[in-house]
Amino acid sequence: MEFETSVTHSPWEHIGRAEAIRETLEADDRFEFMAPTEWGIAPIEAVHNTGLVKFLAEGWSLYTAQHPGVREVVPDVFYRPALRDKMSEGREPQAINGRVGYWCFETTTPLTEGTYVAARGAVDTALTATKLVLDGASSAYGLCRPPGHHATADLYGGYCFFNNAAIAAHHIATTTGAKVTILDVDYHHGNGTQQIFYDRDDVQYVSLHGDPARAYPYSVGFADETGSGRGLGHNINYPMPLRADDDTYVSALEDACERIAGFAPSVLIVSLGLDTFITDPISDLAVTTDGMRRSGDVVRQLGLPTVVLQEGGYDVNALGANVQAWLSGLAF
Ligand code: OKP
Ligand code: ZN
Repeated sequence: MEFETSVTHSPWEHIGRAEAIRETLEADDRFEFMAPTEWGIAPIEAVHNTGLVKFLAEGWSLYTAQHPGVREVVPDVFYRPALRDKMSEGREPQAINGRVGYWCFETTTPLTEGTYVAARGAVDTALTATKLVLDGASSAYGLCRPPGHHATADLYGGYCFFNNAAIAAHHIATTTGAKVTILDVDYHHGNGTQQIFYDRDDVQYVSLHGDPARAYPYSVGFADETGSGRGLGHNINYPMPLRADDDTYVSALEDACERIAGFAPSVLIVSLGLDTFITDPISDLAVTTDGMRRSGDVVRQLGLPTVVLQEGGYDVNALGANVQAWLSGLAF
């Protein structure tokens, strides 16, 4: 279940999404499939707080030992730094209920029995796709689930636990010394990715998303957030208006790609969300399937080795076709 807009409902983010994408791509012989390999915990801990990783690894067992029968763990008390205003810096609570609210920032991202293994698998998928590109493929797509772009260095939420794209980008930057751009086309701003690279000049973050004045995550993703310190100028946000159509969207994306070309990265990572789609149930842009193809084509013209990683997209009936269209524009 998902506790959202003050009601509970069945989750938008579910296994059927990944199955729909896989079925569509499997039926298209231009795509070749492979299983992910295992990358261990080190590339995750290079990006995320080790306390967050430890909590996600053990939180389910500890919580359900104290609360038998619980199927989904959601925080009931959030840690807000202002609670300790004028006092010493806060620390992680000892009680498991307190720990959940210390590492999680919202209510729509329950921790379940399989969460940790799935989140580790999504990272493995991202790093396996990354390796293909570092080894010379012009592009590779990682069907990551759960998604990653809302997870900050220290916090999980927004259906995201580990930031797959950020882990891949940091891995490329630190193992090859190359400059990397993350282009985030998910409907929602990738607040986690922005936070992780905000003060860095080796990874550029460029995002098109519903204006946070009306859209989740509400507090991050504004156009005046341009980076800090060495990272100044390397964070670029395009808040999009309500019901932006293909032409509006593609023209913003063309502008974004000019900024990417100006940064001159060696590798591009795309956080691919298809929730910009016109009938997406939780979003409000109006991009069509042809707009997805055109978007992939605009990115193809950058001529960069490209790792595409799955983020959101909730119109399950159209999701496979939209991924297929976007990747076709990029690669075929
Ligand atoms: C994940 B991804 C708005 C609640 C939003 C979370 C949305 C997470 C989207 N009332 N719930 O970026 O597609
Ligand atoms: Zn999204």
